[in-house]
Amino acid sequence: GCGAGGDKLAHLPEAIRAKINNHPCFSEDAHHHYARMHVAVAPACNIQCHYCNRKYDCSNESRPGVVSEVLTPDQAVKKVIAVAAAIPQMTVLGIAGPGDPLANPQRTLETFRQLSEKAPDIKLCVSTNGLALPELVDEICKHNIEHVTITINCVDPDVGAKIYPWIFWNNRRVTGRKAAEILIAQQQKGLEMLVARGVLVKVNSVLIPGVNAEHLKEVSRVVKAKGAFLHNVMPLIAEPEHGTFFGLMGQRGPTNDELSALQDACAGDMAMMRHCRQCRADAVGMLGEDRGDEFTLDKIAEQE
Ligand code: CLF
Ligand code: SF4
Repeated sequence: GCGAGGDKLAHLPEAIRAKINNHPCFSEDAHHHYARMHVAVAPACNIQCHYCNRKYDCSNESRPGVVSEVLTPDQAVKKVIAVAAAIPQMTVLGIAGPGDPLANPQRTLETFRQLSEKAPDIKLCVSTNGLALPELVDEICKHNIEHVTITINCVDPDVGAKIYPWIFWNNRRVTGRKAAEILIAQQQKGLEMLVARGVLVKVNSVLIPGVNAEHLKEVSRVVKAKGAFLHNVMPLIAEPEHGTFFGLMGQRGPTNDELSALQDACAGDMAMMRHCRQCRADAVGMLGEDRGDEFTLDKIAEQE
């Protein structure tokens, strides 16, 4: 074979290997051979992270760069079909922003619904902050989504209060410790529900020096105990020029050494992802590669 699904995966049950052997994020081997694409159909968000700047893509999953062109579900489906025809290695379609995919349930689920009919061979993947996850788990399973990522930065509301100034919950804004408490409870409940339904869950955590660095070891233990498949600790990108609140407060991102030390510390507990490239919400191609410019809507229209 070409290496994907190779020795590193040999210990896993066949059913799980089949789910990850061509998913470039869930399998490190696969990322050398298979590509993913994102469609930016989800502009709104239901929480505020201190490290987010809404002018850029959701920094939970996505590198702050240039804001993505937001697509309607119909436009997104067109784009996926055009990319699939041009890039045969494209095996996974993810929805990861530019806001929170599950805070835009109609747009996100309509995109998945159409794709599961029109492009049944493409694996569907979604990432979320988890706030709206429990109420949408059944819908997610209906659309045959086998991979979900939840960004979990803390399991302790006192830590959470330093990361999330507010959440939007039951039609009102909730702030402080209470907000973090609700978010954490929803994330953990969503994780448990997905695991119970056989969905593979990856947990992303943003490493914020001095805020949750030590605490992420506890996060790793907790999510592993609940059945998360993979943990991806990502470095905070807090650049003042991006205008993030954290950046303006002088909060720095971790050094490479701090990041790998923490990944090593968590690795004792569960499989760690170390090849994440913090993709944009409209990324196209192999991880670390972005061919989005080749597939803008005007270019797709020209091909028709
Ligand atoms: Fe996209 Fe995320 Fe699915 Fe991958 S990205 S929704 S799991 S298909 Fe992958 Fe990109 Fe890292 Fe995300 S490298 S930012 S982990
Ligand atoms: Fe920003 Fe994403 Fe956090 Fe929402 S979940 S505030 S879009 S970083």
